[in-house]
Amino acid sequence: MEDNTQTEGIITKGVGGTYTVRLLNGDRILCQIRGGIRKSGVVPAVGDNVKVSESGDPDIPYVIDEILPRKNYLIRPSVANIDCLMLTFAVVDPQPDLTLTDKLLIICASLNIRTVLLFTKCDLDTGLAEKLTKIYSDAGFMVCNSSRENLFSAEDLARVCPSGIVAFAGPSGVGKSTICNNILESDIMQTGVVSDRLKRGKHTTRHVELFDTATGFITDTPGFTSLSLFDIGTDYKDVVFGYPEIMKAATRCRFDDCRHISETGCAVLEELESGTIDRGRYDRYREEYEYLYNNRNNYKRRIRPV
Ligand SMILES: Nc1nc2c(ncn2[C@@H]2O[C@H](COP(=O)(O)OP(=O)(O)OP(=O)(O)O)[C@@H](O)[C@H]2O)c(=O)[nH]1
Ligand SMILES: [Mg+2]
Ligand SMILES: [Zn+2]
Repeated sequence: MEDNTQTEGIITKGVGGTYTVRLLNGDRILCQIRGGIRKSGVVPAVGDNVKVSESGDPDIPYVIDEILPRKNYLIRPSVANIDCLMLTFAVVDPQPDLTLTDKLLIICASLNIRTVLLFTKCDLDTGLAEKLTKIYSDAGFMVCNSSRENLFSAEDLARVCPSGIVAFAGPSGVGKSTICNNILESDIMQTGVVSDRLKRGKHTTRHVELFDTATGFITDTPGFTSLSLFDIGTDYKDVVFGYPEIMKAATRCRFDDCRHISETGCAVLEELESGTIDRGRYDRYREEYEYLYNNRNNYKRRIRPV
């Protein structure tokens, strides 16, 4: 049956089963969700493109009839259709966990999500900021810096990702909300301090919401501390996707199925020796690869994000 009141929009917020949808004309409406969708097991996410129609309920006047196909979906934070993920890490306070950085790069590459690395608090250690920027830009990533005097801004965002949905993700306390406020030129996101004793953020941000910018949408996300690729079902063969420098060198390895661990004629090991490939990056590749390879038959559950 053709419903002529049906229209399309994008979910900008979801709280306790009620969703805010931004229509193409910019209006925001409150929606509930059609029972059939709930039964299908698909949980609507911020960033989902949806079809909506009137519900007849004055409290929640619209209903989501259909979730349109996603181009990608990230479980944590739960956001669909990301055009660019800003992986945000502080150079200090909190100390960067590069194992976590690399794991996120592996996930995003295997989900086909474009990522940009954003190192924050560069004012607190310019030397380390330069070092990390060099390691990751030499590896093939786009890297941006942000500091107290020169916070990542709307102009920077327009250069890095000129349209679509941009999500800021990374550990608690790195300054994601501070940057989102700077881009939106408001104090809409609450920010927190990093504890002196624990050197950790306070998990100030608790939910995900899309905000309009001149070029699209941004979303701040809650900080997180750890992540297991094993738990989310990442295949050991996908680890290399987070290492473009290894993939590039691998085209010159003698064997097509080279794992770059001890094989003869391995171009990756040669580049490691010559210093072209960063030792820390390689060690993290190897550790994650071997861990997932050795446990490849033990997957308890495989949540394979679409
Ligand atoms: N020195 C310095 N401090 C910063 C910078 N950016 C943010 N901060 C401080 O870092 C602290 C944490 O910032 P938030 O923006 O709340 O961090 P967050 O990443 O949103 O943290 P969660 O919401 O807990 O995930 C605040 O005290 C900010 O003022 C920066 O560039 N330099
Ligand atoms: Mg925050
Ligand atoms: Zn090799």
